[in-house]
Amino acid sequence: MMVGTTRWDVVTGDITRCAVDAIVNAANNSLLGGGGVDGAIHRAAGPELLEECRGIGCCPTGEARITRGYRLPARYVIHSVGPIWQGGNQGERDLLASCYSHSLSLARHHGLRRVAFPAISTGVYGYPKAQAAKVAARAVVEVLHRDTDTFDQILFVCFDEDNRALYDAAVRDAVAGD
Ligand code: AR6
Repeated sequence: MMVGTTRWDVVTGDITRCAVDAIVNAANNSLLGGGGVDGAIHRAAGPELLEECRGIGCCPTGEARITRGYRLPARYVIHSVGPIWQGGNQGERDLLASCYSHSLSLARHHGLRRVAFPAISTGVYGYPKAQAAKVAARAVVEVLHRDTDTFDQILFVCFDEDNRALYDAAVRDAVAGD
């Protein structure tokens, strides 16, 4: 799909294999690694990634921090901390949207034009997947409408077919303005 000059694709796969300018990590506040996509990214990047993260310190929920990608094919990693789902009345929606917009603003400031996202908060953090997909797609489309000619490619990299179908539908709806 195209939004202005940005190509936006939803794919199934392992984000650690993406040769883009930056992959986004679904991290936790400590930035010291964990399970899920975070564990996979740290394993693939090597121990230097953890060293750089240690030097950064904590990251508040809804924000993001950038490091190099080390042994990853991606040049940079943008570590973003999604909300833990607590029923939906604890600001989860705005915090999740902010993960996507904050990550893209970091990418923009570093001149990174190809960015891949995982389905933040939909694993261990328990965010309902269909809702998370809508929030993610709306947050990204808002940025793409505002920051024109800034990104060449956005990838939503889903680990399973269920999520791929949900994120694909959400992206189509967001681009159509629904
Ligand atoms: N590539 C793409 N997506 C993946 C990969 C991968 N290699 N591995 C898992 N996913 P999660 P969260 C999907 O749990 O919910 C960590 O311990 C997975 O199927 O990784 O934001 C952190 O340290 C799911 O759809 O992240 C935090 O403590 C999505 O990525 C906590 O988990 C996110 O699942 C963050 O939880």
